[in-house]
Amino acid sequence: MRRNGTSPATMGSMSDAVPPDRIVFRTCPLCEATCGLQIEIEDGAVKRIRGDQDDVFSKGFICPKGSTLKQLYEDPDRLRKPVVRRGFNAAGAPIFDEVEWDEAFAVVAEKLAAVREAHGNEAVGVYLGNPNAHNLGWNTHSRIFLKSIGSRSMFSASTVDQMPRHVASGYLYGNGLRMPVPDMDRTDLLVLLGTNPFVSNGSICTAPGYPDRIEAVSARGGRVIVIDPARTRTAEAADQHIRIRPGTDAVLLAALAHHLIATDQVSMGRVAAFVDGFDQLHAAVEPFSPDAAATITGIDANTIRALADEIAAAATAAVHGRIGTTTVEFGTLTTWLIDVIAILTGNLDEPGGSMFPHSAVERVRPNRKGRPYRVGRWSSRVNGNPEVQGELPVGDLPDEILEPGDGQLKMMFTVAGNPVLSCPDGDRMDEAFASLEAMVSVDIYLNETTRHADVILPPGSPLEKDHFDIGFYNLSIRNVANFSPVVFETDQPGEDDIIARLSMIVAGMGESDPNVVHDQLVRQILGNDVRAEGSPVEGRNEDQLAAMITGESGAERVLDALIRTGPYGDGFGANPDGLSVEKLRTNPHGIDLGPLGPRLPAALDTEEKRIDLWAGPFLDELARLEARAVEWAADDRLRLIGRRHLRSNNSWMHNVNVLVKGKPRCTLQVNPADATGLGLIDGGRAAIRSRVGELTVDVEVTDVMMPGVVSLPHGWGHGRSGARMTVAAANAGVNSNVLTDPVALDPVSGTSVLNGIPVEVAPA
Ligand SMILES: Nc1nc2c(c(=O)[nH]1)N[C@H]1C(S)=C(S)[C@@H](COP(=O)(O)OP(=O)(O)OC[C@H]3O[C@@H](n4cnc5c(=O)[nH]c(N)nc54)[C@H](O)[C@@H]3O)O[C@H]1N2
Ligand SMILES: Nc1nc2c(c(=O)[nH]1)N[C@H]1C(S)=C(S)[C@@H](COP(=O)(O)OP(=O)(O)OC[C@H]3O[C@@H](n4cnc5c(=O)[nH]c(N)nc54)[C@H](O)[C@@H]3O)O[C@H]1N2
Ligand code: SF4
Ligand SMILES: [Mo]
Repeated sequence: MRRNGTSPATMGSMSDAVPPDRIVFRTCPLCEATCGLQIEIEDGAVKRIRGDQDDVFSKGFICPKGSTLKQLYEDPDRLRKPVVRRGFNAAGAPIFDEVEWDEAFAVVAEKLAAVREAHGNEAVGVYLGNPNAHNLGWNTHSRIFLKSIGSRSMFSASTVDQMPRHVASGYLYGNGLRMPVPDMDRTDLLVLLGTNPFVSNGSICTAPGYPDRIEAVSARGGRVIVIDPARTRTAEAADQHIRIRPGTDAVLLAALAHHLIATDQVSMGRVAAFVDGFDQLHAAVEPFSPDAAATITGIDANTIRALADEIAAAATAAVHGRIGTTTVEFGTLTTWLIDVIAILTGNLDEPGGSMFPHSAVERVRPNRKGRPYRVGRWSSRVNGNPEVQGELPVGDLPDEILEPGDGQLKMMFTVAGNPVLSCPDGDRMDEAFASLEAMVSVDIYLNETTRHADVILPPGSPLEKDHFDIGFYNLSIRNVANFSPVVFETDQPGEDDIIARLSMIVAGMGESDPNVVHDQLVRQILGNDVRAEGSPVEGRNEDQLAAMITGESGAERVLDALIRTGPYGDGFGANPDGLSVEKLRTNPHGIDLGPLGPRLPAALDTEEKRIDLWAGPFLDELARLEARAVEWAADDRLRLIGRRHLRSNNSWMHNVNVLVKGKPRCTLQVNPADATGLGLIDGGRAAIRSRVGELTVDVEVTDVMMPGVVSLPHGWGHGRSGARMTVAAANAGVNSNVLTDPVALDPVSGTSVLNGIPVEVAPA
């Protein structure tokens, strides 16, 4: 099994001869791939981390980040105790004191009370970052926290990421969390748009060893096609790479649909029985002929036709899009069109196509009518952007904090997020956080964002927390369950305890024992399930079930309740061979629950259990796209896109020396033809300017980049005063999001445009 850029820390050494004191297995929580790790412990320290060869899913695959759980655990900059800001030094940098947990929570309570008293409840907002999705305690406990805050000012990294996927799913399947994944292990044709899994290891597609799985498609006689402005590592490994102008994937996909219909290649198969709206779709894609699309996308019309023909002809085809298709102006339409192509070619909900996972924590309920999917139940105060999935666009956050008026945000909670680096208009975001009356962060570092907090509450590092990927087993190409117990004990609480205590403060409960909340959550799940028709524990005695719950942490107990009442659960004895956390503990390499199976129409939550292609804003969006495409064709400005690096993870792993050492990576990639035209040289400096910001960066001239397109990675721009990330500060880079325009968003989902930003570049 390949090691994806194996790092020195994972390679054998002479000390192999001495057996470690103990070997533990756990799932890596750093990205969506859920790789199994084998961790050797000696003298109370991590000796070595390797891929777990026996992991039922990852089978030994690991990337260089996986082994750095050791460095994260040992990082002296990682916060071990809460800190409270006491003031500022002469240079304006915040001064933090370490305090005990009770004191820290007391300061939170006091700050919250003061803000609520002066400005009311609606002055309190929340920003949730990406690592929450990977965190068991957050997943089990967030509901109670968010409910007790009761704020309409909810922001998260979703609106700089996958929100279009939720909204497209909401309209198509009646459930924003019902997302199809490419069944790549069985497909004959894998088409990837705007994703670079050789580097990211995949997204909305949990598939450890993604690179190997891609190569396996070709090896078994299938084909892989990558559509990306950049010749990425994934594009290089594919059978075909098609370059596309940033932001124009919706035009390409509409043209694919147009051609499939025009050439009578539509063959929906089983789903035809519950799909409506084909005629409306037909009319709406009529203007998008391959010839018309060629001018907009930069892709030859014959290539577009051949791509459609190939998808139609393939026995099975899986089309999948990620960041390059969601963080663009037509992100939701693009995502919707990806599923439409699957529907038109009979690949939705079929093996080898796009399928729906069935995770061990899903609720078991009888097949019933759903409810209409709704967005816009409220809007952002300043810019009037609609709520989606209970959230407002994070691009609106600076205005919501900085613009005076009724409902202005005066206090923020940030949990596992670094919006100063990861969200639009970075400098204004920074200014906004600095202006707050109060701020509380749950974070492991004092960084560019949390330096503005009054209190930082630091949970332990991944090795000090139990783990189960509640979120990602919902997005997984096989159904899998794998629980990881704590590796090292710590007196730092996990997210479950921290969120429980925060919830009690916010709810004014006058209680500080987190077990109160843990028990309440367990009781809620069991109570709902004993009362729910069709649940495996319907009609059972809640108290008896509660007494059977096991677990060393609050999160583990809640998880036990979810799993035992889930589709594979032991039903507290009803299905003795079924799953419980205890059973997962005795299977440290995980339990494989098999390949994905068809789930529709039963898993549809739409009103009539049908998929309505006319539902939602998509037909109107196609009309808007047609008009916008005319403007694009006449606009030859340079476009900025992003990129990721295998040894990086958004903004927060730059404090790990083994990952950041080597050649600086925060460079502006420019195609040689553009470099010549602009007078840029490799290794020189360039000034890059957008509507909202300007930066000076190192230039890397490379034909990896498409002409007319430049690329800069995000998550850099460290070294701000008051942050405590020594290694990151020494490898600061620049914050690409200073260039991101907060006004530019996909209006359907509120997702920021991070790719295809118009820029001007000149030698600096
Ligand atoms: N220009 C541009 N910008 C982008 C993107 C892009 O492609 N281009 N990508 C976007 C995407 S996809 C995302 S998801 C966002 C990410 O946006 P964010 O989630 O806001 O940013 P991260 O850099 O992931 O910051 C994670 C934070 O969590 C903390 N943390 C790490 N582990 C833990 C933990 O176990 N517990 C707690 N409590 N805290 C922890 C870190 O210290 C850090 O402060 O960035 C987005 N920004
Ligand atoms: N090593 C590493 N792994 C990560 C992360 C990380 O920061 N580093 N972040 C994690 C997170 S939070 C996420 S969400 C995932 C993201 O996972 P991916 O979506 O695979 O992430 P990227 O590598 O940013 O790939 C996006 C691709 O889209 C291309 N692109 C840009 N604009 C367009 C366009 O308009 N059309 C098309 N077709 N392509 C375009 C870019 O060139 C790039 O190759 O990765 C996760 N994994
Ligand atoms: S690919 Fe993702 S899950 Fe696997 S080791 Fe790397 S960071 Fe961890
Ligand atoms: Mo993300």
